[in-house]
Amino acid sequence: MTLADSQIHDLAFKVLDAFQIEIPSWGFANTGTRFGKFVQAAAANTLEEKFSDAAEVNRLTGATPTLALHVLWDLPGGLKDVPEVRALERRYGIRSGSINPNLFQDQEYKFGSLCNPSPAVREQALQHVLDSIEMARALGSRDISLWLADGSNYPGTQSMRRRIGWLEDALRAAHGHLAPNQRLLIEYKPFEPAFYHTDIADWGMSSHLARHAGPQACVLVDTGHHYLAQNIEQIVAWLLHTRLLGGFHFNDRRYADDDLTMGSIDPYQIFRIFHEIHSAVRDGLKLNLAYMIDQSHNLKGKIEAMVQTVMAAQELYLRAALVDRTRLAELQQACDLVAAEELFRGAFWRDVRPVARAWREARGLPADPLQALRDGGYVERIARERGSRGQTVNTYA
Ligand code: AFD
Ligand code: MN
Ligand code: MN
Repeated sequence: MTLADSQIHDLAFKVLDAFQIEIPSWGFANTGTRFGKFVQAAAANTLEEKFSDAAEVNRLTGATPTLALHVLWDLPGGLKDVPEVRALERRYGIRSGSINPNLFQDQEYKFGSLCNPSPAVREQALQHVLDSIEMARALGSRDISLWLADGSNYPGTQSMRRRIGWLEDALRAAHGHLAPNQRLLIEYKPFEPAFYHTDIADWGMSSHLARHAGPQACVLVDTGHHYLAQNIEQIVAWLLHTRLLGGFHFNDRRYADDDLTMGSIDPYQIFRIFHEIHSAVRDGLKLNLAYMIDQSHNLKGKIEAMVQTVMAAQELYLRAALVDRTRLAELQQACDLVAAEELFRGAFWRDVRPVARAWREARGLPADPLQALRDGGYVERIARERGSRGQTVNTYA
């Protein structure tokens, strides 16, 4: 049985009205790989330009009201920068989102930050996390989103087990500084920049660290941070069941690297991940998930890639919402395999672009945000203005 068109319309509007996606400040700045950085004339060089670009994405999509900030790149002055950020929020109608400490760039972090064998470096790294928590509090940001590049490149050069203890102590200390409404999102990544071991390499490590840190810590799933064969939707199901899922960084990978456009490689996997979310909501789980994009494209136009990812996320999230889970549960119970699979993947194959277009028009948004971006001339204008002022590049990746 499939949902009637009127049911699809009403459900689609309800789902898209509620689906907000946070966009990353670093996604608008020049970046690259360790083999080269291709600067873009339209790339953002200042925090104001990042807010301006975020406002353009939100104008076109209506789904991206918050901007994730990277402490070192966006708030180099720490708390002193808060008034300027507040002014930018008011000017561009975009709120500060998650606060991202930077524990991977300073020279002191060469052998690790919170996992460094030097107590002084560990203390420096922890202080940076505590400062980031203070900045989040000053900006009214709920989430501190922590990613550690910590690890080692050669067997035998570090004690992986001792580093676990240091990490447990640091995250528990950080957790103790959270305001009642704040959360510590602990992200995992199997490798890169460390190539022998990464201290927080998978969801099991993040889960343990979150439990050990305290009740306001949770796991952040970056969809680009998994080995090829990993069943990400099963990881999400476990994190939902254990109430440890804090949110997502939308991303994709072909060969276990990251920063490709989410859904560009395997959209069906993203659909299956979103099905787990919708299924949990239907079963009454109270979720408070942060949906965030974490992509900084080296080749695609920064703003075009951001709009494209928002549209892809909306459409896959909507397709997954349209699975008839009542009927699916019956078929699963009966082990009617082909019927269950046909119902499930039938929802994946449904073209939701017409109803997404109708939603956009009903909300006063461009029916085709990508085309509206091209027609609007924003990218050409900022390329002229910014190109003449010289480019900075995030010394990241
Ligand atoms: C890099 C890391 C990780 C982190 C992001 C922002 O791999 O995904 O969340 O930078 O700091 O992509
Ligand atoms: Mn990430
Ligand atoms: Mn990443």
